Amino acid sequence: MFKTVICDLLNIQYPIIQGGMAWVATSELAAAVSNAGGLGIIGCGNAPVDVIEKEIFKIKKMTSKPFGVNVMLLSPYVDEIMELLYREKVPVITTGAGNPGKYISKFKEIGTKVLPVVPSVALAKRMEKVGADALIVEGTEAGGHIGELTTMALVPQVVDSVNIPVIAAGGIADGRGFVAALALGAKGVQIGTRFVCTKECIAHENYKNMILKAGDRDAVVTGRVTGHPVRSIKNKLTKKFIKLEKEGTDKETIEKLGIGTLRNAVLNGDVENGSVMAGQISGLIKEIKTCKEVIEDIINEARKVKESL
Ligand code: TUI
Repeated sequence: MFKTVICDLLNIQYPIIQGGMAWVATSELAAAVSNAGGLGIIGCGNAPVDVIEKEIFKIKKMTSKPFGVNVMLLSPYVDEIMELLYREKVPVITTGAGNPGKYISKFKEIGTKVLPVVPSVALAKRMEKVGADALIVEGTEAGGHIGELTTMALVPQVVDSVNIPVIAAGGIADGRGFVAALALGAKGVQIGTRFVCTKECIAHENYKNMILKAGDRDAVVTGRVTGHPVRSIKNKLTKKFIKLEKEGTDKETIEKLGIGTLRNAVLNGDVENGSVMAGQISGLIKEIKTCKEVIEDIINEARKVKESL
């Protein structure tokens, strides 16, 4: 049950992909997700190529299952990272925060599957045209850098506009969300925030606790003026951002204020001055589990939900 074209495309047991969260999605998390039957993803964020090379080396020792790497297209190291992924014949690439069109044809030569994250129908159609293997359609409920449309509205519109498989992302953390995504026409899900609150995730315990404590309205958006809006848990930093934005502070000053803040929260546990990126579904997450438990719980709940409909 729940075997879809995504399982065949990516050679995985369950159509569940882990979000490629910068600093959070290390080889440890990705290997645990892949070993549990999903697709684990190493997140590059703004990390230089030698850091990612080490992570790929490590994951190859920790799992024999397929894995992926998420390339954040605003990174200054994008070209070098793409070269590394080509050399290492990484099985799957997901991309975020931009258009990966110019890289796709080269990866086709070596069978690497490329799955761009898209926030709109227009970009979805463009990505299909340039050869994307599937699309990750991410609603504004997601954590980190986000688009405008909700998962509920965006996923079926993209499903009706393209002929490649769609993976739904944003606001999904349990079996109900998984079944809902399939009902919208998606063939799989990408899950980020739920995997932060796992034993294998290396994020600081303060970061995980911030998500466990969060309520339904605590994941707020800042940085709209910069053109790169970000969703993170309300804290001293988000309040500072919101105040400066209200005062009409310029884009450059606001952008500068964000540099290094995600790393500070994830690694140092400074969850007041750091950026605790997480999605709207944070309020649903109440305990730390293993990645295997997270995936098994989703599938078991999804079975029950499907039967009850
Ligand atoms: O990429 C993400 N989430 C991220 S990236 C990130 S690191 C970062 N930090 C601060 C500022 C910016 C990035 C933290 N979280 N999700 C996937 C995603 N991609 N969401 C939205 C998009 C997107 C937006 C515009 C994808 C393509 C796009 O296209 C623009 C174009 O070129 O047409």
